[in-house]
Amino acid sequence: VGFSQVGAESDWRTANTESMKSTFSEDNGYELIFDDAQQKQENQLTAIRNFIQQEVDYIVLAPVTETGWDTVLQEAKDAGIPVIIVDRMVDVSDDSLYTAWVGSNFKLEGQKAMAWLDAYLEAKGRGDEEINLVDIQGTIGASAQIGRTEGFDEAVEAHDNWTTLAQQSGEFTQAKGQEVMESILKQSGDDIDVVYCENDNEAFGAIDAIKAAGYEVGGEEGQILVMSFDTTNAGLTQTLSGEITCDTECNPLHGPRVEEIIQKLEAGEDVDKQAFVDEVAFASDDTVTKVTIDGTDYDITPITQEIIDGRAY
Ligand code: GZL
Repeated sequence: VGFSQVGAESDWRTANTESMKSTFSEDNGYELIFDDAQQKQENQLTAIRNFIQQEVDYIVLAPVTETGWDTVLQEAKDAGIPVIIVDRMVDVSDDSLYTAWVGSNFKLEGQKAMAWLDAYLEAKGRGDEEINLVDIQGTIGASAQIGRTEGFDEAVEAHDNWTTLAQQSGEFTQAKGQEVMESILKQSGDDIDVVYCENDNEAFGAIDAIKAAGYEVGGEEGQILVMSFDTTNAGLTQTLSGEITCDTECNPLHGPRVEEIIQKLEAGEDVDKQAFVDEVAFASDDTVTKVTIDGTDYDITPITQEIIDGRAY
């Protein structure tokens, strides 16, 4: 199995890589050829061509961004090698260019987070207050960024008392998240009410920048409310401390899911073209414990140390 991984940009990515490596181990009967593309699409294209040359049985691709895959996926198809897409999505002209995709519903993640924010501010008596928001986006063009930004933008649109002060990519990394937050704070620090970080590592950087600029993070009026995605161990630890007020899960444990697809293909069985993983959300307190999106209820669980200790990542 040839696996082209985005990189090692975040705690989420590390957990995702670990899940794939522990699943596709020699003990489990696999030979995994792993490539870390360092968040560069050209490296992924090279890796896939190498996998084709090595005549792997399956190619697993975690695409850094959605576009630019048609040619190389056609080469894999011509070589008769099934391609499984994991995590982010590819935007191709012909979906026969990949066999299956398993990942998250990123727009739903954004909708859940913003529904929580709406209910949280309402519960705090701030439902009619002018709220200024900052969106530190993920890697531009990555499905996780596209979906989470859509969820953010649609919610801001729906509230005439909410304003987007700044929207800039933090590239899913802590360093870039801090750098972007620093520059936005310089421009409009006193006006910021909410910072929506599109992953935990950006949130870690943003929180450092906010504190260094002399502001407080937290859910009370006068503090900067920081939201995040990924619910990594470190992210949930900062949710428990109240520095992150809402952390929406994006589950990285795709190894077993990809293996199930491969085992079905080996057995000549049909596989779902797309499979979404179920995900939850956590908050620093119990102000809001449920949100409803398109008629479906989603729990928002107040985080505890026990929950953190019991989680796989
Ligand atoms: C989401 C994944 C994103 C994570 C980030 O499935 O693509 O990439 O949210 C990671 O932490 O870098």
